[in-house]
Parts: sequence; structure tokens; C-alpha cells
Amino acid sequence: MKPGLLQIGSVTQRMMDRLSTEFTVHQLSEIADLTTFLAEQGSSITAVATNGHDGLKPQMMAGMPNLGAVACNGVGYDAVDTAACVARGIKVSHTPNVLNDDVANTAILLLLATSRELVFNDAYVRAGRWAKEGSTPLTRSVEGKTFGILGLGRIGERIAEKLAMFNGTVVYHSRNKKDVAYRYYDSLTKMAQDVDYLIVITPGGAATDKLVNREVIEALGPQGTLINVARGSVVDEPELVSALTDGRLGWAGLDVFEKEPQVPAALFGLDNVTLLPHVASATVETRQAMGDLVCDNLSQFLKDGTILTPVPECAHL
Ligand code: NAP
Ligand code: 8YV
Repeated sequence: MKPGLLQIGSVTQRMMDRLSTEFTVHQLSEIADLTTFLAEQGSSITAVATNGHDGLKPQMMAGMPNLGAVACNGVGYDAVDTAACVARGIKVSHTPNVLNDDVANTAILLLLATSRELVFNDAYVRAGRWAKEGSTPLTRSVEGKTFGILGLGRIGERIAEKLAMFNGTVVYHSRNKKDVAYRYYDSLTKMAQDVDYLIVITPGGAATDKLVNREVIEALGPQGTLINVARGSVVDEPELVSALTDGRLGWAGLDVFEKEPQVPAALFGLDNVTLLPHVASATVETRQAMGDLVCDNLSQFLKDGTILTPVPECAHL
């Protein structure tokens, strides 16, 4: 008999085809009564496949006494309680590196779309306003500007490399200084004061909660732009909305929000924001690579009890 796998969230056919060859897959969305399911079949579940949004709820973990691996389809795993997993010896994997380029490209996309007011200009043409009202106002160039990266990790470094085409200056803030050519700021507020664009690409979770607070937002200021492709929790969202509304912050390009899929309605009426529904990694190519890595981790776990890309907290298990 094949071991059981609980699949949380949506899954591609390619992933489902592969997972089904090795596991008896139970799709959470198709389980009518979870309590009964866990009581009857919880002990057959040895692995969970989930994603960065849904994670794994503690009460579900409790109902799976033989759970050994949690594979997260995403590099961010803040929705999975890794401390609880480590305490039970459960290995947690994620999908680092395979999404670096598309997430970095989305940061550049938001940077350009926000600076050149792409959404406003597109709507202007579609509404027939060009012929009636003439040209739209001038926008801002990204050429030669100063870009501050909050979180110069795997994705942050790719963003920095791609920003080179704009002939500006890249600087960064993180807890640790790295051996790189970019200037390091040990103060996020000071960096925000000095840059034209602040690009947020740290993990979510308690350590980065509201790191971009009112002080940082005001340091970025009326001529500054905030780009967030990390997690909504990293930015104080009510402060962001109020600063964008009353002009204390110039512009924002946002892929992520505090309570997805809810987005503060106050943002909908603002022309100085560009909004995306958390799609930075959502290309066919990258989602396929992420899905393949989820399956590779689970296959490896079945083979010898190890996983290929553990989250740092589980690397010792
Ligand atoms: P990574 O390689 O671990 O890089 C994270 C960076 O953040 C590191 O430079 C780290 O440096 C810094 N950092 C961590 N905690 C910090 C803190 N408290 N203060 C300041 N800097 C901090 O991770 P990655 O692969 O680049 O991914 C980063 C995150 O992007 C993911 O965790 C995920 O949340 C997000 N993401 C979003 C999408 C999307 O769809 N929008 C897609 C992929 C990833 P130090 O340790 O030196 O501080
Ligand atoms: C995914 C992400 O959209 O990798 C991450 O951290 O945020 C995105 O790539 C998310 O994990 C849902 O699968």
C-alpha cells in the first residue's frame, strides 16, 4: 500500500500525476469532514504538500502522528510552524533558487510600471482619452537612480544584478553585511532616506513584522517609491496606505498584502500605486520548476528519509 500524502491548496496536473505514482493523495479541498478524516486516516499520512499561503495548521499536524515531511511549494515558509515541526522531527522543504529570476523580474516590472505610470497610461488610451484630451503628464525615469534593497539574499542579489541596466547605484540593508560591492547600511531608516526606490525582499514572519514602519516610509518620502515583493507583513500596511493617500510617500508597487486576498480598498482609487495579486513566481516555467522540486523532495523522502532543499531550521534533522 502506498503511503498517504495530504495535499493542501491547488496543485498542477503534472504534480498530481507524479505524486499519485508514489503516494495515495488526499486533497484537503475534497475532504468534507477533516476531524473524521484525521481520526480514520491521519496515521497513514507520512507527508504533506502545501504552499506559502496555506502552510499547515497546528491542529492538522496533531492529527497526523506519522507525519515525517512537509514540502512547501514556495521559498517563503512563514505559514508553516517550523519550530513545531523540528520538535517532532518533521522535515520541512521549500523551493529556493528556482524562482529567483521571475521574482526579481516582477520587482523590475513593478519598478518600471510604477515609475512610468503604465496602468494609468494604458487606461487612458483604452478610454479614448488620448484623442480627446492629448498627451498624459510626464512620468519619472529610473535611469541613474539609487535603489535600496531590503534583504540581499538569493532573490535580492538577482534584483541587484538586473538593476545594473539602469546605470544607477544599488545599496542594501539586512542584519548581516555581505562580501559584495554594494554599499551596506546598518540602519534601514538611513538607507530609506538616501534612496529613490526601496525594494523589499526579506522573508515574512515575526522577525520582519512591520520592519517598514512609519519612520521608514517617511524617510523614503514624497519623492520615494516602495516596491514590495516579499510579504505584506513586512510593511505596516495602514501606515503605507495613509502615507500614499496624503502624499508623505510618493509611489508604491505591491505584489503582496497583509491579509491576502484582501487588499485595502483605499488603494483602489490611488493612481500612485501599482497592484498585483501575489504573482511574482507565477509563470508556467517557474511554477513547473517549483512543483518539480516539491515532488523531488517528497520522492527523496520516500527513498531514504532525507529531503533535498530543507529550510534552514531543519537542516540538522
Ligand atoms: P533569502 O535568500 O533567505 O534572503 C533573505 C534576505 O533577507 C537575506 O539577505 C537576509 O539577510 C534578509 N533578512 C532576513 N531577516 C531580516 C531582518 N529581520 N532584517 C533585515 N533583513 C533580513 O530568501 P530569498 O530566497 O531571497 O526569498 C526572500 C523572500 O521573498 C521569501 O522568504 C518570501 O517571503 C519572498 N518571496 C515572495 C515571492 C512572491 O511571490 N512575491 C516569491 C518568492 C519569495 P540577513 O539574514 O543578513 O538579515
Ligand atoms: C508563491 C511565494 O506564490 O515562494 C514564495 O515565497 O510567495 C510564491 O512563490 C507562494 O509560495 C504560494 O505557492
